[in-house]
Amino acid sequence: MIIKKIKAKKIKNSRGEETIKVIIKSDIGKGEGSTPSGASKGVHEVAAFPEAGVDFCVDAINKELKDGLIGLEINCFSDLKKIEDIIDFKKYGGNTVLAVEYAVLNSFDAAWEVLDQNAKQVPRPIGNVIGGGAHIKGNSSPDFQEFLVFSLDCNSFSDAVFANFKIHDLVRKRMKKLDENFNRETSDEGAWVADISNYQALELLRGAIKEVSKEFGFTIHIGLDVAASSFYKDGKYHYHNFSDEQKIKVLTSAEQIKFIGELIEKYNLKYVEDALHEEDFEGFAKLRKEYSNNCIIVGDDLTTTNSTRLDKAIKNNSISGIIIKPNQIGGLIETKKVVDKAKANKLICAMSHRSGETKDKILGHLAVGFGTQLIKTGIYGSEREVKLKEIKSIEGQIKLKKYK
Ligand code: 2PG
Ligand code: MG
Repeated sequence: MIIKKIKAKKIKNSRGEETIKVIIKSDIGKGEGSTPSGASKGVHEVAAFPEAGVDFCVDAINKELKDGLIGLEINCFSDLKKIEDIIDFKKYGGNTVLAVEYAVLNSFDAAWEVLDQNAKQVPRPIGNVIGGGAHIKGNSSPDFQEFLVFSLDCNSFSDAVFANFKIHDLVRKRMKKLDENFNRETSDEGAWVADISNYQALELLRGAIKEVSKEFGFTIHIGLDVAASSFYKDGKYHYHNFSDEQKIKVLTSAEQIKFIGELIEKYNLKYVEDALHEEDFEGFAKLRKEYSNNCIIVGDDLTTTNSTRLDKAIKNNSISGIIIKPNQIGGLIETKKVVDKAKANKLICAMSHRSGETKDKILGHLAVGFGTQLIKTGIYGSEREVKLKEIKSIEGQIKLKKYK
């Protein structure tokens, strides 16, 4: 494809924050791209936008960068480098570069094929059922940011999405018993928000996955995004909704590792993200070595889709899985390098949304085209569902291809 026209404008993401949308016209049609933002950001992430703000980036695309971008020919993944050579993410922020890359990829009928025409499988969806931490207002909800569900042995992506949705719905129906003021409020990512403790949330999920697993005939697991950096202060973990008996509790690092280890065992957790704060590579390693028991120990704020931090995590044996968020590092070329390195080191990769999302569907194509085993993109809400729907369609395209 050859870029013929390009225009940027300012839009709002699902949290109401300003972000950029890029619209491209090319010889193969029209493509749009828009980029999300996080609430619990890792300190090592690149800036989504520069100090000068979204307007500065929109103007830059519409004025000084436009001439360089028009005429670019992009036919394969490595051609995206041409865009990254023109838009300096240090000056314009990761979200500006990515919005252009997404618009280019979305111009193709099947972006996943541009990324990898031999892709043979779609990822498994991991979805957020109950929210807490930095994704909700106030602090009467759980301390852990995300209570997740997923299946590895489901028959198809569609079945897994449907099962996740059923659990989400079942938990809503049961929430009222635990919190009489529950009124269907949701977190930034469409997970339920209620005045319950970490333990109550886990118990609720345990009941729901049991029922829905039985109904669907495959195993569903519980996962957690602890997002521990958000309640780590002065060397300790500060809980405000620890358990029903004891709301306030402060844990040392050693106690936090042991506590998460106990939860892994008690609730048969198979996925735990950011169980410790973002600089504690050794703590992650200890959790992995002594308590993981087949649970994927995942880095997000720890690794920030950054190759150097991934090297450190590999060297320390800190993780067995990694979150991949393109706007943590600022461009797709570097994102893919991180995925490839993680896979070469046998880590499970989870392509991930951000809590402030847009309706861009590209994440599904990135997950399939980069071959990540999981995609974390919520269960409920139009910004999340558009990505799930896209993967269902890709799953159909891949099946059709097999018969050709
Ligand atoms: C996370 C993400 C997405 P945020 O911590 O994994 O779920 O949240 O986008 O706020 O960083
Ligand atoms: Mg996270």
